[in-house]
This record gives sequence, C-alpha cells and structure tokens, in this order.
Amino acid sequence: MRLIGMLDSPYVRRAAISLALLDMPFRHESVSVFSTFEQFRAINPVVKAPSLVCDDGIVLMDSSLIIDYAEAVAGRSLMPSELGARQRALRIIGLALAACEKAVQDVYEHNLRPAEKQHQPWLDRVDGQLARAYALLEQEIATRAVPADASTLTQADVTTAVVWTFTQALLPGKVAPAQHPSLAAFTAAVEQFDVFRNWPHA
Ligand SMILES: N[C@@H](CCC(=O)N[C@@H](CS)C(=O)NCC(=O)O)C(=O)O
Repeated sequence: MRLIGMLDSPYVRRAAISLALLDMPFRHESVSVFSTFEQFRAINPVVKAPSLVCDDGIVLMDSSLIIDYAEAVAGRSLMPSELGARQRALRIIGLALAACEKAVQDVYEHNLRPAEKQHQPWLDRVDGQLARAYALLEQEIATRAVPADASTLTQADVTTAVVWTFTQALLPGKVAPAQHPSLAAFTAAVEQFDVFRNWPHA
C-alpha cells in the first residue's frame, strides 16, 4: 500500500498514525496537493490527500474511509466495541473533524484567496464554528484519561491530538491553549508516543 500526501495535512497524519497503529505495511509518499499538483493528479485525478493506493491498484481517498479499509484488512479496529464507549468516541471524532475542517477552511481562506476577495462574514462564521467545536471538544477531553501507552490509543485519541497540533501550528493564537488546558495537556502527552514521533506534523 502507498499512502500519498504531506504530513502537514491532519488528514494524512491521522491516516498514517492509524495505519502504523494497525501494523499495516505501507509506504508513505510526501506528494503535495499544492506544490506538486500534477504529480498528485497522476496518482489520483481528484487530487485529495490522503490517497491510498491499495495493493491491487485501487485508489481510496478520505482519511476515515482509508482507516475503515485498513481496519478491515487488519481485522481489528481503533474504535471501542462497547456501545457507550463507541458513541463517546464518535462524538469526540465528530467534534475533532469539524474543528479540523474549520481550521483548514480558515487556512485556505487566508492563504489561497487574495485578501481583496475575502468575505469577512464567511470568515466570522468559520471561526465561530471552530471556536464552538473546540469548546465542546475541551469538555469531552477534560473527563478523559490520557492513554497510558500507545497500545491503548483509540481513534478518538489519535484524531484529537493530530487536529490540536495542526491547529496550533497553522493558526497560532486562534484557539488559545490557556482556555483549552485539557486538550493542550492531552496532546502534549500523546505526542510523546513513538508512533506520533515517527509520523510528525510537517
Ligand atoms: N474529509 C477528507 C478531507 C481531506 C482534505 O481536504 N485534504 C486536503 C489536504 S489537508 C486536500 O486534499 N486539499 C486539496 C483540495 O481539497 O483540493 C479526509 O478526511 O481525508
């Protein structure tokens, strides 16, 4: 399998860390959807990162779908099986992916669109959604124990830490760590695990 995309993408990074936690053999190729658009297009004409080139040549895209496939191949899951714990994990992942989407939209608005074409009401809406997703995620993580080691990491843990690290790196000052102490501490601890260090942001 080949995982295509840059690790500064939170979607690529959550896929890479998940594949590693599932002990899936894969090769990572740092191809950018921006600086190496044509190279990416030759692999996946839709140019979405991450893309996964499966062993039979089929190309999958979207991090959650790639993880779903990897779990089916691996025969195990990073999701809890007990219903209550699974519901909680889905709630956390949903909040983290919403925060991620809004952070990416903010970055694209500022970095890809010329300043004179930016629409402040849209930016305000995106930033409000980002703030509310993080406020709710902070409440969830405040009651969650930091995993003792990487073997007990769930998809909720992986996605939360990856998205927080991405947001702090790309939008410094936008989501204050002081107002999200649980998220900041949780991520600092999880980022120390080997699997996170082996697949670092950027
Ligand atoms: N929901 C998708 C989002 C993936 C996504 O938007 N990736 C970005 C890179 S961070 C991308 O491909 N951007 C190029 C584009 O959308 O044209 C996932 O989970 O993989």
